[in-house]
Amino acid sequence: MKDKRVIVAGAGKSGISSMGLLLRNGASVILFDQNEALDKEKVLADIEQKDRVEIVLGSMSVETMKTADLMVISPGIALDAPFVNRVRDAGVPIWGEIELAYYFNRGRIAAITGTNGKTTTTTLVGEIFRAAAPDSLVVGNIGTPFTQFADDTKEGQLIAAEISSFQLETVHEFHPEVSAVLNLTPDHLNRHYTFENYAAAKMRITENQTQDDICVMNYDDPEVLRRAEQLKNVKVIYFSRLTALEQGVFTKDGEIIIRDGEKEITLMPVSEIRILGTHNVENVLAAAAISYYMGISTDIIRSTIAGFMGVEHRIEYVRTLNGVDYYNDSKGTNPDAAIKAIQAMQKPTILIGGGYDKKSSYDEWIEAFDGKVKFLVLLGQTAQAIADCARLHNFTQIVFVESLEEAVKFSYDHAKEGEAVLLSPACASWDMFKSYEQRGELFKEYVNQLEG
Ligand code: UMA
Repeated sequence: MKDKRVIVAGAGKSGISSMGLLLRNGASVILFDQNEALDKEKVLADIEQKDRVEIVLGSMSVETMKTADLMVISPGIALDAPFVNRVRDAGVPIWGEIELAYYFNRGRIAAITGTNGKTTTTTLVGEIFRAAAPDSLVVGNIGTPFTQFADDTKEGQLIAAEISSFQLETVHEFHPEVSAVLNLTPDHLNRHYTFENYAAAKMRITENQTQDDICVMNYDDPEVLRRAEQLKNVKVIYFSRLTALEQGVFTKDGEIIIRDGEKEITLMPVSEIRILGTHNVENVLAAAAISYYMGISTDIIRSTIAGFMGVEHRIEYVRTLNGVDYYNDSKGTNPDAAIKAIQAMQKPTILIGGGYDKKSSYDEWIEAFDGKVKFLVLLGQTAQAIADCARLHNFTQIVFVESLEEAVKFSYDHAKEGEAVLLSPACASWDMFKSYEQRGELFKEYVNQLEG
């Protein structure tokens, strides 16, 4: 990249990190962002090589575009944005942030995609890698751009990468040693337009793989299975929660089994998995398969899975007080995610929900209550809409509160020994909080302040 002139589109996490990598490696950067209100000084605050950066905000002239050798685009920018078309027309190659990272990478990549479970699976794979080799990395859509570390990676270093459909749209050479597609259900259709396009973007994770590589696919998901069966270039290894496979990783009689050629390994009892819900059994099977085919010992895989408590804010166990279990699922920011959380509950549950209005439909969520919800405690913008929907489904144990603290207090007062309290809002947090993280932190704080 030395002496190359590169447009970096988007001055968010990916863009700033890409710019840093490019500057460290001798390129000059035109940092472009369509948000005219960005504070240029703040953007450059931590950048040493400011003399090699030009910041362009709002719009970029075709003359400027033509001076570039390459454009590195952030995942949040749609590829059919008019300025992207102009850059393309100017003959400038377009790479995604992941492609740029891959260009510099020397490590061994396990790349994980899918609609749900990516973060949990990537985190678990990362923990397994770290138990095997402390210098392992966890990067990607999970929140740490790959470009932050790519040029510092070493031969053989283990890398767990969560990769989104947005990131996969702009790969060219990106070639993981092990890839995984966890599941496919419609998402991000405002960007990809059709489910077919979205699924095709996800499947690009296998695009450059060869028969020497492994692609881990969910046998139980018909949309994944159908596409996996068409893959010719790469060796497919399935995982299944429902079927004992001839080859692959699956559950049978309460055990997790790995069948690899003639070998059959009983990894561990399913009951030792500490993260709740059948969807998490799938995430664990995928993580076990990915790690096994990255060459990690089964002892390390087993002990890391047994110690894995999950990802913060996802059905996260907080504490047990007076025989009542408290769980934080603040990351349950849409009905689909909240369905997984309530399905995971094994006890009568006081459910705290409601939040920012994304105009979701709550019917399926309410139907998933399945007699388990003792009270539905509602707050935020969507409280009334959820209550109306619940009543339509003949669920009437509804309580309105003004604050999260009040919700916790109500739950504490009404939960009995052997029951659970679950914050799983099915809505984003932005009506009352800065982020789902803040909402989850506050919930935990209030719960930890309760006295037995
Ligand atoms: N921008 C434009 N034009 C546009 C869109 C954005 O100029 O049309 C500018 C914005 O003004 C802003 C910058 O681009 O300054 C933001 O770039 P970005 O949206 O790509 O965000 P990053 O901060 O770089 O974060 C991205 C991922 N965001 C998206 O894919 C939308 C993060 O995933 C990821 O953690 C991060 O890179 C590090 O790899 C977030 C996400 O929501 C968590 N991902 C989606 C998901 O998980 O469902 C895919």
